[in-house]
Amino acid sequence: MESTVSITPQLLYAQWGRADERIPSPSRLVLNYKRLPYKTVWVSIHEVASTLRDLGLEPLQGSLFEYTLPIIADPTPSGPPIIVRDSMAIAQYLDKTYPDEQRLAFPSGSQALQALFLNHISSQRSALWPLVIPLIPAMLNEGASQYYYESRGRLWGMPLEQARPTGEKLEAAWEGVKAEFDLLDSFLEKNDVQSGGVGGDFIMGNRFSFADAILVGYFILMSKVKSDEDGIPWERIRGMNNGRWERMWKKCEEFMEVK
Ligand SMILES: N[C@@H](CCC(=O)N[C@@H](CS)C(=O)NCC(=O)O)C(=O)O
Repeated sequence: MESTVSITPQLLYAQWGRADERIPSPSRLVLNYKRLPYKTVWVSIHEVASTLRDLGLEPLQGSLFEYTLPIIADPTPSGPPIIVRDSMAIAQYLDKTYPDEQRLAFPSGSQALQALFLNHISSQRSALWPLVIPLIPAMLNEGASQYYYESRGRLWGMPLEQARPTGEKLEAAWEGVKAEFDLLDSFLEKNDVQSGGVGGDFIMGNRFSFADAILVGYFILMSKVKSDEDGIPWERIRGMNNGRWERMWKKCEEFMEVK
């Protein structure tokens, strides 16, 4: 499908990791899946708010943070670019603007179910976050690391290192994570051919969708952090549920290219 605008859209992206590390996350997977050209502008996490304010953007209503990335700036033939904020809104915008039927992030009829899925897996209550978030400052550059440590510590009401369980509590937390993945796995088993499904390793079975981009985006993050006590979270998760999550990752690998 030809794009309707000829100038390359710009994706403003949070710079996770050290200066030389570019981490692919959901909007990028969607852009790559849709084979859309784009350029990335990397913004360090501690400069997100000031950058977006400088662009004249208003604070986001109803969001945990007033200014977040990614955003996309899609040039128009005349006039200012169209700015879309938030990963899901970006994916919806891209489907609407570049509607290649074979490459929709939201295949027909799946919008509400995918929104429900997103709501389910991004729940603040997940046992996973206390295991992952406190490890993030160590993967960031200095300014970003300090900002992340302080802002998330404020949010959680304690220094981040205290938010991560240790010893027996750590193992109990992993049991909780395992239970969450077991539940998700039990739903996804319904895609199996012997259960009357279409087969395949994606959330929608045999085709990629925004839901995969979100989940695999989390997996990528979990592969980048490391605890002295229990190692890299992704290393545990990839082996759960007969390797379902690793298969999903592999299926999405072709959309992870960082441009
Ligand atoms: N729901 C939003 C959340 C995005 C989000 O939390 N982005 C982080 C970086 S990956 C951010 O911009 N944080 C700003 C901050 O921590 O000040 C989305 O998916 O677009």
